[in-house]
Amino acid sequence: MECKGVCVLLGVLLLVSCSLQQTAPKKKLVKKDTTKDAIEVLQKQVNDIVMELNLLKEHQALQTVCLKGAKIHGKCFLVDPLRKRYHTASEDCNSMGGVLGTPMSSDENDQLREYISQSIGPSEQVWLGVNDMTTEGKWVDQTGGSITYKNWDTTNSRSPQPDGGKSQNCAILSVASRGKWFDENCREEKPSVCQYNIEFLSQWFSAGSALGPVSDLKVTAS
Ligand SMILES: [Ca+2]
Repeated sequence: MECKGVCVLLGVLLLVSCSLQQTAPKKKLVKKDTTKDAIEVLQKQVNDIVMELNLLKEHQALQTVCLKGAKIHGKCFLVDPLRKRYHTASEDCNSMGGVLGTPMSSDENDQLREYISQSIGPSEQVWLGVNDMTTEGKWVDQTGGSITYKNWDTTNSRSPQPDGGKSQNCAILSVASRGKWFDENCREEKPSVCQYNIEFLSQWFSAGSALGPVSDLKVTAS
């Protein structure tokens, strides 16, 4: 009887020992997975913070543009008084994160005219982001899409604008002509107006950041 009891006890001990050996590596694997998950979560949070920081910087830069220029209908317009060819003006504007200005309504056009007049004078003409370089007569904006609003000068009924054919493929806004548009040779050198869209940023900020304050950041690694 005693021997049987000892044998049973040994058997139980053996089973426990085996089960411990089996569970030990599994535990390690679980811990490794948890650490890996935590690192991934942390990495994502860091990426989100970097993205948020970049948006904040962009927003700040935009505020500066708006302070220097004019905020009209969810856009910031900034006049570049330096005389440049259309392409140079467009590239310089793009390099600052904007596109050449394209008014979308008569109200926007009027406000833009007023701003340009106050910034660089009442007799200036500036490049707009409107051209028919690709297809003669098909005037497009900086995205290549057809323009829905246009403000060509048609006071001269014999030769209403645009009247330059293939030799004039870029549009200017004339402050002196009450903000009316004229087609012009793209190689002429003129001041320009750059526009920055702020709508998506305002929406983003009014909706609130996807992240809470940095102090709320919880690291779940243990
Ligand atoms: Ca043309």
